[in-house]
Amino acid sequence: MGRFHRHSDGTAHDLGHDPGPPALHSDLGDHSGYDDARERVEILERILGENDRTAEANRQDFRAAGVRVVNLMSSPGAGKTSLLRATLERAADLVRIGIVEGDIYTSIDADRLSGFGAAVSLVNTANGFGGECHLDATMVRSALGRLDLPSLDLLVIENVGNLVCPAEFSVGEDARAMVYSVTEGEEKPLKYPAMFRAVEVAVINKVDLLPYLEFDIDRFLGNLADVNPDAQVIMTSARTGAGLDEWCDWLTQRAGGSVAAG
Ligand SMILES: Nc1nc2c(ncn2[C@@H]2O[C@H](COP(=O)(O)OP(=O)(O)OP(=O)(O)O)[C@@H](O)[C@H]2O)c(=O)[nH]1
Ligand SMILES: [Mg+2]
Repeated sequence: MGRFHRHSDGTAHDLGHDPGPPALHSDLGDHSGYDDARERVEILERILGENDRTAEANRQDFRAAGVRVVNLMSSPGAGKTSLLRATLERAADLVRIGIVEGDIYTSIDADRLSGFGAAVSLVNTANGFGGECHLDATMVRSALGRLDLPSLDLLVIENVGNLVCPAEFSVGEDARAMVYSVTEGEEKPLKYPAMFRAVEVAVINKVDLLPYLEFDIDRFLGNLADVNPDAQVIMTSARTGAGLDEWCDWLTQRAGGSVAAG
């Protein structure tokens, strides 16, 4: 049996060996397509049930330790690590921040976030987790043993760069946020709505590049509002520091007032 990966439209992909979708029509008396589909649904429900149970165990551990947890997601390269680095530069000596760094390969981003006083725990999904394109609750749990949770106020999980799959897996977080780069175009909320719907804040990053782009910010914000009218929007540049006060204020609020922006 392969590893199944659920997508937000309800389909499941067997990542090990994908036999393709079951036949829509079968010969009389041949219900193998139906049975195959039903078996897939049962396996999928079991996997998602397991993820939810592990997410709940994570949540209980976070509560017991008194740590608030933010799941930070984005496309590859939108600026998650840059934003976190700038955040640590401003706030790490004032508050106790831990990071779970999720990447398929390498410790490059974990290394970029070290040396700022924050505990960083790396999960490479290629190392025992099949090279998955997202973090699930079990992967996050595997990183928790390397962190002293009670010594933290806030744990930020930098998810694997991917605009689809990370939004589908609860990891026991208190809040979900995304970083979106102005270089990604105006239409992505409509094309990838699951991610934009899943978050309570959308950080629009790289605003220092706006003068050089044809990015229509109003059209983008309209598209975002179409799929998630409740999303808070924060405009940032990890390069210039624009908007970082507002971002740190949001973290302050999500961490129960224990994070103070520098
Ligand atoms: N001009 C500009 N460049 C930025 C900004 N934020 C990040 N970058 C650049 O964008 C590139 C990707 O940034 P990262 O912080 O690695 O992005 P990421 O989301 O962590 O990427 P993955 O972890 O690979 O998904 C780097 O070259 C950064 O220097 C910004 O605000 N302005
Ligand atoms: Mg990164």
